[in-house]
Amino acid sequence: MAQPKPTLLQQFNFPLPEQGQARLEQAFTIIRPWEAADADAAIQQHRDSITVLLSSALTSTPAELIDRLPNLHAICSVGVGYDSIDVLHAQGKGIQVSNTPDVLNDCVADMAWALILGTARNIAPADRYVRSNQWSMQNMFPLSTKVTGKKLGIVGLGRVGQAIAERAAGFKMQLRYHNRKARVDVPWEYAGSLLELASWADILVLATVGGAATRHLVDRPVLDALGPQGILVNIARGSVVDEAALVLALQEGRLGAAGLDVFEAEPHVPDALKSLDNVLLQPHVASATVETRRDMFNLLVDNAIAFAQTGKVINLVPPLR
Ligand code: 8YV
Repeated sequence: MAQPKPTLLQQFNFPLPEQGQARLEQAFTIIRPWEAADADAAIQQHRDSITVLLSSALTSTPAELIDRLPNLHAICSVGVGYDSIDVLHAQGKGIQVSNTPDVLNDCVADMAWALILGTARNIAPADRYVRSNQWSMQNMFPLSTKVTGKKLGIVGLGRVGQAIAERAAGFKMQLRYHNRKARVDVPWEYAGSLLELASWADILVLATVGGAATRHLVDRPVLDALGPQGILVNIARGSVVDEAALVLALQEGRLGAAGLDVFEAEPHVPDALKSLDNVLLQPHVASATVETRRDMFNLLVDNAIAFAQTGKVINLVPPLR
């Protein structure tokens, strides 16, 4: 007698690649609460049978939801970041949590460099200048800032941070990084304090994890250390930066410029940031390429199916405690 398919709760409603969706349908009975008139009632109705939950780096999976599912054994998330999921609570209940690391390193690192170059060279304001017919021989666009040969500081030299660092070679940049602790397997110099790194760097790139441990890691003293010529780039999480302090530093000229793909209250972006020409804004799209999202969703599906078949996910998030 064929085993009944395990039940999976798909929390987010963004589309999976067809092939991935078909593989999931084959392996699981899928609950899509957003399709029900009452999403909560739909979850309640299936609460005892749900063993796997699909989440994402941008989908909140709090302890409250985890506790409503007595037979939940795995949370599979699309994205490398998992600060939107109460992983500590899940792990405390013996629930495996998986993410989709590595497949997005290149695209996120490429976005970091797009923000470095785009911010330093004023790409967006210059584009607007041309489109608004301001360009004339009498009215040349103001000079921008050279990138090659500058000092690059990376905060969070993990997989994405390392991909960013490797790309710096082409720009003949001096590079130092700050982490919780120094790495022994990289050629770059470790900076023991973030403040010291910020005061040394011309350009500071944030590639740390999100969550409580790094909340407002970049505050007024760090922004002031980076200084009026300094450039801040964030492809990590908005929570890593004290956004109100960032706005003030930019408005008061205590920080030179910023290139931002993430914000504290996405998708809300403060008007004060939108009104500044020395800020380049992106809508959290660092990993948003056709190739990388395909790979991220396929890895998500691989993790869920591996759990269904073996009881073990592939990309297990390490114990947080
Ligand atoms: C998101 C991200 O996953 O991977 C992460 O941590 O923030 C992004 O790649 C993506 O925006 C969709 O979930």
